[in-house]
Order: sequence, then C-alpha cells, then structure tokens
Amino acid sequence: MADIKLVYFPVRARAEPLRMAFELSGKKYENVIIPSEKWAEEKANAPYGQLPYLVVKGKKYGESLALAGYVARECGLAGKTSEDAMRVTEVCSLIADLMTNMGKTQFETDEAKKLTLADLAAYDIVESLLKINADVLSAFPEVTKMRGKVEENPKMKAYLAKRPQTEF
Ligand SMILES: N[C@@H](CCC(=O)N[C@@H](CS)C(=O)NCC(=O)O)C(=O)O
Repeated sequence: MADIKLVYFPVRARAEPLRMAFELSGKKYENVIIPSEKWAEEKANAPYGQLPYLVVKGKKYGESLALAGYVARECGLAGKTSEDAMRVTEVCSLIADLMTNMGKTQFETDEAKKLTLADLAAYDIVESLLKINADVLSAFPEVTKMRGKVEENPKMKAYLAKRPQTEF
C-alpha cells in the first residue's frame, strides 16, 4: 500500500494537478475517491470538513495549496530555487482563486447573483435591436434566456417598469 493517499471527489478540479504530478513523477500514491452520496458521512473525517486531503504515513493534511507545496517537493516539481518555488506557489494560488470564483457562479442557485455587467450591457443593446427587428433573437436562444434572467430579477423588473421609454 502507498504511503500517500489523495482523497477527493470523483472529479478533476482541486485534485487533478496533484494526481498528474504523482503520475508524471512516478511517485506511488493511492487515489481515493469519495462518491458524492457518501460525502455526508465522510465529511467529519476530512480535515476542516473539506476535500481534497492527503494522508501521509497515517496523518491527514488539508488545504489544497499546502498539499500542492508538499506534492511539488515530493515529486521534484517545485522548481530549482526558492524563487522558482515562489513562482510555482504564485501560479497555484492564482488558479485556486479562479477555481473558488468559478465554483461560486457554477453552483450559485440565486439566478440574480449570476448577472454581471456584461449581461446588463447585452440586455440593453438587444432591446435597441429588437425595436428595429422583433425577430432578431429567433436564432439565439441563449440570449433570450439571458434577457429573461434580467427581466425576472425583482430590482430590474421594478426599474424597467418605471424608467422612461426611449428609442435607444
Ligand atoms: N480552501 C480549501 C477549499 C476546499 C474546497 O472548497 N473543497 C470543496 C470541494 S472542491 C469541498 O470539500 N466541498 C464540500 C464541502 O465543503 O462540504 C482548499 O483549497 O482545499
């Protein structure tokens, strides 16, 4: 049995660079997958109640950036100098931030919070185009969906109803 276990959900996300590092370096590890339906009972076993975590010689370690630093060193992928290692951590941190933000929008159930200024700007130009050609959206179901999201938002609904009607 391998000295190192990597425990994560059956997806790539925060564990995949670590799996790839083990595979690339040939370092032995056990890839432990927790199916989502088992998570409720497994959560209490995970450091800070989250995945991924590593088990090294029987001890558990959490936080993916800490795991990344360890795995990078163990697999000889941390760079040669301290400056290299700082750059590696820098890039990994940046990607972790991106992943956290991606997760927020991907799993956001409140449709209103998914709106960005891009949606509002697109909504507005589409309103102008619709005044010129009412069929302009017939081939663009995604844009129609975005229009619906803006119009269903209570604050937007109230604003759109009270704003002055202008041509553009
Ligand atoms: N800061 C933590 C975040 C870990 C995290 O968000 N894990 C998610 C999966 S990617 C998780 O365990 N979600 C289930 C839960 O929190 O119950 C890290 O970088 O490891």
